[in-house]
Amino acid sequence: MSTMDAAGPAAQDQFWVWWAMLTVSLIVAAVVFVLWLFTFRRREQPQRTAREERRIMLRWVLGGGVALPVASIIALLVFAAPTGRGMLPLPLAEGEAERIEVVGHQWWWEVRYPGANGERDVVTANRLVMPAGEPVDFRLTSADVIHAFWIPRLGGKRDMVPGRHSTVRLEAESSGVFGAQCAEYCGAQHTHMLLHVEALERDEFEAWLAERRSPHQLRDGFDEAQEAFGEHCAACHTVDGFPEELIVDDMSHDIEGPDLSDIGSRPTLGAGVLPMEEGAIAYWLQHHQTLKPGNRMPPHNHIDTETLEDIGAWLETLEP
Ligand code: HEC
Ligand SMILES: [Cu+2]
Repeated sequence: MSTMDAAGPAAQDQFWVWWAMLTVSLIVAAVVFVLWLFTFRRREQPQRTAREERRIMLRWVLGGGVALPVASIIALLVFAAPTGRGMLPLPLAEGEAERIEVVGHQWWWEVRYPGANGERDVVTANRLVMPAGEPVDFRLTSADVIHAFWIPRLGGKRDMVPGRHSTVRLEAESSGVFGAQCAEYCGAQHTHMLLHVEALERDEFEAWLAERRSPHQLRDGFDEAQEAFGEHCAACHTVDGFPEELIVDDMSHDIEGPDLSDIGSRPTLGAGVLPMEEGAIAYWLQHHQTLKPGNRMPPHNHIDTETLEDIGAWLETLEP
C-alpha cells in the first residue's frame, strides 16, 4: 500500500505532483532560511530616509508575500490540473470504461457490477476485482457515514458521502493484487476496513464475472445449516439461490450485511481481519466481536457452537 510504488497512470501522476510540491516547498524553505541567516550577518545599517525604508519594505511584502505565492500556486496548478482531469470519467475515444460501484458501510465494502441489458448485478464484498490495462470508473457512495476509497498504488483517494455519488477513474497497468484501505475515519473499526483489490486480464475478468452471473446452485447435504442460516442470518445476509421459504426476518433493524454468495472464494473475512481458510468462518462467527469489537454484526452466543460450525462449513462451500 505505498503511493511511492505507483502501478497505474493516476498514481504515477499523483506521485509527480507530490514530488513537485515537495521540491517547491523545500526551495522556498531554503530561501527563507538563507534570508534569515543573512539578517544576522549584516553589520552596519545604511542611512535611509523613512520613504526609502517604506519602499524597500513594500517590495518585500509584495514580492515575497503576494507575487511569489501566486506564481508558485499557478505553477503547481498547471502541473496538477491534468492529474485531476485524468481521474474524471470523461468519454473515451474507444468504447466505454468498465463501471464498478463501491458502497462503503461501517465497516465493510460492498462491490457491485451492474448487469447490462437486464442481466442481474453481481454483488460481492470486501474484494474488488477489476480488469487490468484499461480505465475503470468507480462509482462511489456510502450507506451510513463518510468513508474514503483509496487504492494507494492506483491513485485516489475519494470521499464516499452518503446520499451522493461520485466517480473516480483509475487504471491498473498490469494484473496484480493491491491493498486498499478506508481513508476517512468512520468509527471504531475504521482500521479494520480493508479492501482486497485484484486486477485481472480482460478475459479472466470476464470469466470471473460470468461465473458469478450464472444462476447459483446450492450444495446438497447442508439442510440443518441452511435452516439455521435462514433463521439467524438471512435477515442481514443475502445468498444467491437461497430458498425464500427458509428466510425468517423477525428482527427490526436496518443493518445490512455483506452478500455471502461467493464467500467461500474470497481471500479474507471481516474486511481483512482474518485470512480465509478452512474453519475460518466458524471461528469468525464465534469470535467476531473480539476480533473486531463493536462491528455491526450482533454476537451469536445464543446459538450453540455445533450449529455455528455447521453454518461455517456450509458457507465455505459457497463458490460461484
Ligand atoms: C443484524 C445483521 C446481521 C446478522 C443477523 C448477521 N450478520 Fe453477519 N455480518 C453483519 C455485518 C454488518 C457484517 C460486517 C461486519 C464487519 O466486517 O464489520 C457481517 C459479517 C459477516 C461475515 C463476514 C463477511 C465478509 O465479507 O467477510 C460472515 C461470514 C457473516 N457475517 C456470517 C453471518 C452468519 C452465519 C450469521 C448468522 C449466524 C450472521 N452473519 C448474522 C450483519 C449481520
Ligand atoms: Cu473509515
